[in-house]
Amino acid sequence: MIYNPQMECMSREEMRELQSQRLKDIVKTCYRKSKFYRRKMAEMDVTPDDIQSIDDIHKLPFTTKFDLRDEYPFGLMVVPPTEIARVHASSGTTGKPVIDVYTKNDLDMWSEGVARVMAAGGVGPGDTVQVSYGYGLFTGGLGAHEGAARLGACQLPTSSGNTEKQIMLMEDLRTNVLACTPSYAMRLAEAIQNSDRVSINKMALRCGFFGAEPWTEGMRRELEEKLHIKAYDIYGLTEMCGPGVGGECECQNGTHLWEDMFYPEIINPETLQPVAPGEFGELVFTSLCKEAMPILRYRTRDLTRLHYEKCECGRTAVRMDRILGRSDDMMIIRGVNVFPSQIEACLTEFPAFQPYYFITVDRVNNEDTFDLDVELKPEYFRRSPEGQMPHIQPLYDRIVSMVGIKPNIHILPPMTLERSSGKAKHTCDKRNFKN
Ligand code: DLL
Repeated sequence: MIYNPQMECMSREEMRELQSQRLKDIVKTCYRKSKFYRRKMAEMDVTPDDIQSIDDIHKLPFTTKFDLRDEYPFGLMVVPPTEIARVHASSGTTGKPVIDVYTKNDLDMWSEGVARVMAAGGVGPGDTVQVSYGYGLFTGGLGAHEGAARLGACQLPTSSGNTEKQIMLMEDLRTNVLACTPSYAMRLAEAIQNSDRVSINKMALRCGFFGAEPWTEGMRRELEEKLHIKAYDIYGLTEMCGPGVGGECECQNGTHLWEDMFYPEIINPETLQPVAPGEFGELVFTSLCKEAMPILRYRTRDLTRLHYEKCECGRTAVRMDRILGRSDDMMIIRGVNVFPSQIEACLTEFPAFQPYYFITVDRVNNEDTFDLDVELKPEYFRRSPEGQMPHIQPLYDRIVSMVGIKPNIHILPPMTLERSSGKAKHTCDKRNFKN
């Protein structure tokens, strides 16, 4: 179902008109009400009069995570405190978190973004949506919750963790829609598979909305097979509101971005210039409707590309490729750029391995080392009790051809690598701790 056909299926010309109008308004607000943006715009010698259409967006300054940290907590807020309805924060592990503040209208816009994604997967009254994203400052839990509520579905706010109980409730309450990180969905799938008590055949699951971390087509196949569902991507970031900046439709051929609310650009992260249409680069968003804390040209660090052709589902909203990774997750090993998601993509091509892995990079005798821990599926481990894969070579060759450097692969028995109930951690770069 298309939740808001007017916005999701608008002609490109009309969309540009709408974006131009909204950009002009938001730039005026930022200039008038935010010291930060007035200073940034002055540095670039630009005023609101220079912004006459969306094509002028490149004249505006970028905003980075460092800016948001410097302006913590309320430096970018442009409404009086009496209008603030909610505050969320990103899951930064060090220093001050990045926070986002919302007016009541911002919360409405946000829940509409999530509702559009879930409606595309057919969610509505009569469905039970188990929200296994973390509730709290993280936007995943409450974001998915409000989106499901807006569609009239029943919300089951289990939050993340406590896997046994999640599965019991999933079975007893006939959950048919699951919302969590793909790595936690995999953990739930594994626990169901290993259980003597429950069987996926007796459960009601129909679809899942997975996001908050990069995942691959291989992971989608595994989740769809193991959980008997259709697995949809949901994308978002705290700085733009949270989940629901975009999501997949039934065609599963890219993540539609709600560009009436968030204007996307792709730039070359080195030159900061726009890339040619269809090329990979860093995703940048300008919030076109946010009231409490509008953000101009936010550099997400997410690497992807955009497709503007109309989708078979009828939506015209631009489609984004799966996020390849974040530029700050990219590891440079022996001079070669390696993204963790490339390893996941290789692993899921081989039935013997779980899509779990851990990369450790170090420097020994002035040379980078690249160690990769992978885990066997139980059925393959049983065939080979000493835990050695008879044919490790194909995996090794695939990784060398995909990333261009040779890993030291360590095959581990089932259930050895740490499982995550939120965003999974896949890497440790020990070079960071050396001088
Ligand atoms: O992760 C919001 C969210 C919650 C999205 C639940 C989807 C579902 P942050 O914690 O601020 O917000 O992290 C945002 O997570 O810049 C991406 O790097 C990554 N990310 C989010 N969704 C996806 C996705 C939430 N579907 C950062 N695919 C973003 C790949 C994703 N990466």
